[in-house]
Amino acid sequence: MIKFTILTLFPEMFKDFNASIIKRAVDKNLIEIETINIRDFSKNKHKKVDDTPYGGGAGMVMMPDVVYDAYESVKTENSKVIYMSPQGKPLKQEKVKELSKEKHIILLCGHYEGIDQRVIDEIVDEEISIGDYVLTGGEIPAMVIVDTVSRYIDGVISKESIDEESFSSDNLLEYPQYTRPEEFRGRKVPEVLLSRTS
Ligand code: 4G1
Repeated sequence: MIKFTILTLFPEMFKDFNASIIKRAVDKNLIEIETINIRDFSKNKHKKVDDTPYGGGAGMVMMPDVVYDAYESVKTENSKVIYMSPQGKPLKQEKVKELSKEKHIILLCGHYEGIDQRVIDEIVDEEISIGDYVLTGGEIPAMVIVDTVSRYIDGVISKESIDEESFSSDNLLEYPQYTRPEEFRGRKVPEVLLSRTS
């Protein structure tokens, strides 16, 4: 049983996890997904969670104390804290496999211009990025971690699917796939495949 705790300002974004393969994995108690609203830890009467950056610049920065209190409310001895950030190490399948051996993964999602560096230095074990482009927040990257890591949890997908993928681990793109019908808009399935439908 692996548990994911997502620290986010937008817990509603994770509602649609209640679909497809990930929902089945949750229902079968193979994985657990918990979302924590960082805003609930604001001590401010207006539930403020961000402030202007020291040194100037556009936008807002998430305040360290609010993020820390959210973290403190969920951390255990077994927690690994991952900050989803464009400055992080690019996510690779090898890292996914490694993370699937953890007991508790806390995913910290930033918003605005990011999070005060001091709380990142204080609590984060690993900084991971899903690519070089601008996003509005770390939630989609956090979903990528939950999805990719969950595939490695026993019972979430068929053993064959994992084996087939590791078979081509240095060639993740495999080859083109076809299903019925044999001919679609004049395009035929390659002859060599027609006798091999399993
Ligand atoms: C500088 C992309 C900033 C973005 C340079 C991939 C992007 C988290 C990711 C940004 C984010 C570039 C990711 C940018 C991400 C804090 C709040 C940072 C959202 C934030 C190329 C906005 N993989 N981006 N800044 O997108 O969280 O994980």
